[in-house]
This record gives sequence, structure tokens and C-alpha cells, in this order.
Amino acid sequence: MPAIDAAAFLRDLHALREIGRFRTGVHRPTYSPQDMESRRWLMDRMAECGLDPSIDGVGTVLGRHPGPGPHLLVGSHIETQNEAGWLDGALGVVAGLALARAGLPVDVVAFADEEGHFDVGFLGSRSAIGDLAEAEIDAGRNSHDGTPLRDALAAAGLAGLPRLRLDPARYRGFLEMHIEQGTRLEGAGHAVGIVTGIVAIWQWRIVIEGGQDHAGGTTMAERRDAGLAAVRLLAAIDREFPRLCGEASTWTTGRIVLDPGAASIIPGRAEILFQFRDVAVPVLERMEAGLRALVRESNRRERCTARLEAVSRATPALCDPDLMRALSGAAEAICPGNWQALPSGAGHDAQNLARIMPAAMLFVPSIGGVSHHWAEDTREEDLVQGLRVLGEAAERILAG
Ligand code: HGY
Ligand code: MN
Ligand code: MN
Repeated sequence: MPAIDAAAFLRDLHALREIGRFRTGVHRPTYSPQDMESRRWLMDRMAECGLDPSIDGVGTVLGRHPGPGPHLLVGSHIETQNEAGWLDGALGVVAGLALARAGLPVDVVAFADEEGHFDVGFLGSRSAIGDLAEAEIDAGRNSHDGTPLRDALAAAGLAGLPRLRLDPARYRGFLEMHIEQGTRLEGAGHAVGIVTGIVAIWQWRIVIEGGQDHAGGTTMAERRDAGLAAVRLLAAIDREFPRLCGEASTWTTGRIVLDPGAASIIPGRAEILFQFRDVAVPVLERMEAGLRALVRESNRRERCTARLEAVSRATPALCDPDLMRALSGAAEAICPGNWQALPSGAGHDAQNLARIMPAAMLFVPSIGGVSHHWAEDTREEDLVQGLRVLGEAAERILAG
């Protein structure tokens, strides 16, 4: 068992929580001043743990272990959703610091923009595995306010820095510790989850053009109400998708913007951010075909025009069996019977790392399953016990 310093681990977590604090959570959108402060904070902690820190051209922070291999790569992300949780992402990075502090030969990484504040999709981890063209950065926009990604990188002082490219030969694999962001572990009374597979998120933008007009003078028969067309299309999706989906598929409309958004004006334009998720590509393809058919049907029936744009399509991943065996062996040794295997309904950087090296994830319970909300939380004993399982598994993998 590696000599884990639990006090230092918790101290780091709570210190990071104070950077961009929002109520009991954190507000650290990618490249915001508080996000860049957290990246500098992380680089200082990496140096303290004996790692050689660097930040790359899209803001990914890597702490390289100076010693001989074999190595493990351990990490996650440290930016957060807006006004969201203190553990989503941060837990996996700070856990990596704790393993380095315990003397394990690990590189620690915080991949930039896992949370998709920019519409490139997994910007940092896709760049690090060599799956991001410069043209995608040129075209990237902030998903909330449309700021060009190039402008955001320049404002953050990252323009012109080289982009990290991971060498898979350096690593036995990638481990990511993360909160579950669901209720399975808590519901089963288990303290540790060994992730079997990670869903892909297929993200869409649907733009509906109607006719802005007077809310009173325009009769119901002649108006072209983009808002109503949007609501009818989303209702049609919700009726049809249960017929097309897989056992654990999800679909979510995260945002509907009506323009001009005034009480007495018929909306001439509606913009929808819609996504669906599954761990199997054939199911994702079936849902895409269904979505396209429903958009065509809307254009047949409505006096408005709906346009479907694919924003990003991630790749689902199955976790590496050998790494999973090390994690479950460590869990059985440290908290016998108090763990289970389960799929991830959330997307994670690990699903990209799995494309170039063995990758696996360890979950700890989320209280009430709450995440992507400032009330997100996990019991400290679960955080520490999960870290001990991660450390034991890392030691087994490195000794293997
Ligand atoms: O949305 C997700 O699954 C991830 O937390 N960004
Ligand atoms: Mn996350
Ligand atoms: Mn998240």
C-alpha cells in the first residue's frame, strides 16, 4: 500500500475549492481568470510533489515524473460547469497529486475544457491524443457567448504555446478517479465503483426560423411561431426516442433560446442545444436517424424551418480489463464487498485516452447523486477510501 497522505489530499481539495468558489461549489469556466489561477495553483502543487509542470497551447496542465518508467498517467479536469460542483474533475487531478506525493511514478494531468465550454468537444484530451486539427480550434466558439476559441486562448496567454502530445509508450495506462454523478453507488450502499464503459455524448444544435411578429395583431392561423415549433419538435423527440433508445440512453435539451425573447413578440428564431448519450454506437446511430426523421417531419408540418447541426460526436469507450482487475482487486483488499462495477452515464477524458492507451476509472458516491450543481458533494471518508483504492491499484499496475 502506498503511503497516502490523506490530510494533504483533503487540504489540496479544499484549497482548490476556494479558487472561484460559488456557494458550496465552484464557478471556474474554461480560461476564466479563476480557471487560469487554478491552473497556476496546480502547477505549483505539481512542483512541490516533485513533478515537472507545464501548460500547453490549449491550457492542459501536465506534471511529468522525472524518474525512470514505467509510468502511469493519472488525472481529469479542473475547470467546472458554471456555478457547479467542487469535485467534478478536481477530484481526479488532486488524487493524482496525492499518488505523486506518495512517491508513485505517475504523471499528473488536467485536460482543458472537458466540460465543453467551447463547442469543440473534449478539447484538451482530444488534442493530447492527436485528434484535434488546428482548423477545429480556428472554428471553435464558446458554447455560451460565441467567443472565438482563438480569442479566448490569446486572452488567457496561451496563444502560440505548443500543444501537448502524449506518448502512449511512456505509460502502463491512464487512471481517472471521479465522482459517480448518479445514485447507483449510494443506492446500493457501495463506497467504490469500477467503471465498465463510458458513454459518448452526441451534441446537436437545432435552429428554427419562423417569423417575428406582433403577439396580438398576428392571428393564430397566420403566425410562424419558432418557439411553438421548437416545443412541438422536442415533444415529438420525447415520444419517439423511447422506441429507439438503449437501456441506459439519455437525451437532454440543455438550452432553448427564443429571439427576441419579449413577451409581446412572436419569436422569429429558436435555438436548441440537444444531446443524447449511449455506450453503443449502433444505438447512437439509431437515435441520430430518428432525430433527422423528426426534423424532416417538422419541416413538413410547420410554417417554420428547422435546421439540424452536429456540434460534436464523442466516441464511447470500454475500460481496460487489466486495469479494471487491478482496481477491483484493490477495492476488495481495502473495502471488501463494498464496491461494484457500473457504467458511466457521464462523459470523461478517459474515453479519449482509451483510444491510445489502456484506461480505467474509479467512482466514489455522489451524495443524492447530485452533480453539475453547486450542491454536489461526497463524504470525506469516501474520498479518502477511494484514493487508497486508486493508490493500491496504481501500485499493482506498476508492479505488473
Ligand atoms: O457532461 C458530462 O458528462 C461531463 O460531466 N462533462
Ligand atoms: Mn467530469
Ligand atoms: Mn462534468
